[in-house]
This record gives sequence, structure tokens and C-alpha cells, in this order.
Amino acid sequence: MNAHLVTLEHHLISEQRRLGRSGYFTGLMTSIATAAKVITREVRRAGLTNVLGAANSSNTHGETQQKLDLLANDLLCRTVMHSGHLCALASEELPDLLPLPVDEASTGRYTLAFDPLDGSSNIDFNISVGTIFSIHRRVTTEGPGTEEDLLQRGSRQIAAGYVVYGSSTIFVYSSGNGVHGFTLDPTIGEFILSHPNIRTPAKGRMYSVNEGNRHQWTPGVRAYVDALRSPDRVGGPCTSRYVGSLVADFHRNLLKGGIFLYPGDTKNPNGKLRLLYEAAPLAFIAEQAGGRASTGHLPILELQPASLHQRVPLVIGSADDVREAEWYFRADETRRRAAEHVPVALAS
Ligand code: P6P
Repeated sequence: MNAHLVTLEHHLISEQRRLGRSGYFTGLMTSIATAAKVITREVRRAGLTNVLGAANSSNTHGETQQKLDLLANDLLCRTVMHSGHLCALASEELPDLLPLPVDEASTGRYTLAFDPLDGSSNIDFNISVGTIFSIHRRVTTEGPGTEEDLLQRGSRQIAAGYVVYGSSTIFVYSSGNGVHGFTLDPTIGEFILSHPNIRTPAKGRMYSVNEGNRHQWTPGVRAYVDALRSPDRVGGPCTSRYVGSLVADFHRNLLKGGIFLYPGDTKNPNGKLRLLYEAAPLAFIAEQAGGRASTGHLPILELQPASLHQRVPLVIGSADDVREAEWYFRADETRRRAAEHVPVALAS
């Protein structure tokens, strides 16, 4: 029996009071939660309305956009862009910054970057999808926000979170004071605190990677995954779980323990996932929950973004598992430097 009912709004206001924050941040988060409720409705009805399947368009990455991608993007943009809290906004579905009304963009204190519907290619098959978002405080002091306000290190996020549209809709966020999960009660339209203070286990028994890319992996990645699968591993071989929907894989590993990898490989050295609105917000959540997130070599939260849609390799989840992966990946770095005749001992 739930001792007392804590809604997302109540939690945000408590955080606001505790941190002595303005209501602007609370207002922005409430707008995101409202969009998540509407996206939930559209995802749940997708098979009954004409929103399944691909739109006849592709995004800046050349990926075919799904109708629900565009709908979710439009919902999020319309919900937050008139909130008065944003100076700049970026979306996976938009090639550049979304121009905001000048008066809003000039006074807005925050930036928002999001992937409106991650994993959307799975929608037609009723597989979980998700929304991922990242919030920074603006750095420019006047006028509409610019890319400079968005291209900040993940360690400077003031909040990040995701929504997973699965068997239920769960809103997970952190504003730097732990990670908290809220389950949508559709009968009252409220997100109710269901996962307070999420802590991810130091080590898990599950790994998530697309093993179809094995032929492109570097030796270190291959050696690590082989170690996970080995019958000689302490505790026996790990279990492979790969949904193909980042938020679903990440959320399961966050709660149960485990590791998600989308490494760079010989075909895509920077992997597939985007830094600004996928890797950085999930890294913030992972590390707030006691986990770890890196490229396999460098901490995700310390990377300085160079562009809105920059891709990065991602190794994220239980801290001990990520450290073990980094140890194997370091062999790749050693080989690379040896090939460049840079003695590792002398390298930075
Ligand atoms: P692959 C979905 O398209 C996505 O961006 C993530 O949600 C998911 O983890 C990944 O791509 C799956 O990519 O190449 O394994 O199909």
C-alpha cells in the first residue's frame, strides 16, 4: 500500500523549495510531463488511428521518420515553446535550433534538447519506445538562445530524464538530487511516485548490444562481449537482453543492473547514438543513480559537444560493468597508439 500519494508536480515543487529554485524550472518540467501524457495517449491508440508506419520524410540523419516521431516532436515543441522558460530548443527530428518567439527566447532561462520518440521504428510492432530530454541553464546573457547555450557538457545539465512508454508509462528524472520514477495513473492523469531514489546495482547479469554488428567491432569490444558470454565467468555467463529501443534497455538495466553498449566500430567509429539528447541525459541519470557512462574511453558527461547531432559511442549502466568494459577497450587504445608509435606511457 503506497504510504502517501506523491505526484510529479508535488515532487517538483518540493525540489523547488529545497533548492530555493524559481518556479521556471518546475514550469518547464510540468510542460514536458504534460506532453508525455498526450504522447502516451497517441502511442496507446497508434494501432487504431492513422499514425502507424513511416511518414514520407527523413530526419537530418537520413533516417526515415515515423508518423509518431513527427507527432511526438510537434506535441513536445508546441507544449514547451510557449512556456516562457526556454531560450533555445533542439530536437532529433529538427536539423537546427527551433526558432522560438523572440520575446520568449530572449527571457527564457533554460535550453531543452530532446529525442521525442526514441526507438520509433519499433512502434508498428508494439515494442516500448521512449522520450529522452536534457535541460541546461543558458550561458548567453541576452537575446534569443544560440547553439552555445545548447552545446554544453553533460556535467552542466541541471536536469535530465526520460519517459518509457511500455506496459505502463514511467517518467524518470533527476535534477541532481537522485533519480526518481513516476508511473502514470491513466485513471486520474497523474504521474505518481513509484520509484523513489533509484540506485542501480554496481554489477549486473545482463548486457545489451546489437551482436549483429560483431563483424565491425574492434578487438577490445569483441573480447569484452566474449568475456560476458563465457561459461567460465564468475557467476556463469551473462544474459543478453537487447530490445533495440534505447530507453527500454536502459530503464531495465538501471533498475536490475547491467550494461548497454553501442560502441564505435570499424564502420561507424562514433557509433550511432547522439550525445546531446541521448547519451548525455542518460549518462546524467545513470551517474546520479550510482552507475557510470563513457564512450568506452572518456566520461560522457565531460565531452564538449561540437554540434547538435553529434554521435558518440555509448557504454552505460552498472559502474563495475562499465569499468570492466573500459579495461577491455583500453587494449584497443593501446593497439591504436602502438600503431601510431606513441608509447602509451608517454601519451596524455
Ligand atoms: P540498432 C533506435 O533507432 C535507436 O536509436 C535506439 O533506441 C536503439 O538502442 C538503437 O537505435 C538500435 O540500433 O542499430 O541496434 O538497430
